[in-house]
Amino acid sequence: MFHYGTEDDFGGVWFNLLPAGQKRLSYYAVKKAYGADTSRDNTPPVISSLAVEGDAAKVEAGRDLTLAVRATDPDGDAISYQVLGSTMYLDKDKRLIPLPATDLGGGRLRLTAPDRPGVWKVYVKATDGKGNVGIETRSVRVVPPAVNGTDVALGRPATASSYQTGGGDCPCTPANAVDGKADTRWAADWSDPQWLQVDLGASTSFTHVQLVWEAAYAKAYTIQTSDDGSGWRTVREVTDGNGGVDDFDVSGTGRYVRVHGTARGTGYGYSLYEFGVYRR
Ligand SMILES: [Ca+2]
Ligand SMILES: [Ca+2]
Repeated sequence: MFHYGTEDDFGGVWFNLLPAGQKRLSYYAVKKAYGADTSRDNTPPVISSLAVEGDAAKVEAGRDLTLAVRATDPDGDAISYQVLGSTMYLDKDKRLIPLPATDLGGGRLRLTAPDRPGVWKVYVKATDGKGNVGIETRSVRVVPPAVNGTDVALGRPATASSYQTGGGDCPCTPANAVDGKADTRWAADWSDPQWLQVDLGASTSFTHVQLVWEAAYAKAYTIQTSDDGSGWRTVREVTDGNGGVDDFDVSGTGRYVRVHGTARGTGYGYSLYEFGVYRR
């Protein structure tokens, strides 16, 4: 038995009897083991099952996610739920991030899936208004939302203003952004501006763009097309990017299409797992 304190994070939920100061079943078990009478204590809700509706291995980023939870309170207290998420398996960040959820009744909780692809740990807390909490967790794999149509950039020749040639998982070449693989990425030098362009081979109309950012995302960028690779037309401008998956309908035609980053979201360079250009 471990007890570190009242930390309410990845490790705290694993170990603590009192995460965020709320008492868990283990708190009462320890109290009893040390000889106290717990028979009249009000105790925490017990979560007997927690399931992700649909496929937990294919949760689409930014779309609806519904959890089905079964919980009962031994004292008959009304239960309220809170959902949190951790990116510990993505980036070792131990914090728990609130994922606002709507209680649909019948133990169903609806929330917006995280916008960032990768494995998330999802926490459901059931509280009874008496200082007690029951916690259950599930891991989900968040994936970019499926796009209708054909990715005309897939496997096409890609070039960029720069790319990281080594270190960590690099070389991070421009081709990595159009190889259809979720775990290979393009990464640029740590400066503004930077761009990545794809040669579609011939003038091509497209209706949708999907960018899957690594942690080093673009805050401001444009999507542009060109017929000759030198004169560019902007088909979309983004000034408030927050990383994760950027998905939008556009109307563009050109042989070349590029993402032109003007303001980075972090101190690192721009980094894209995938740059999809779709035609319906
Ligand atoms: Ca209770
Ligand atoms: Ca890739």
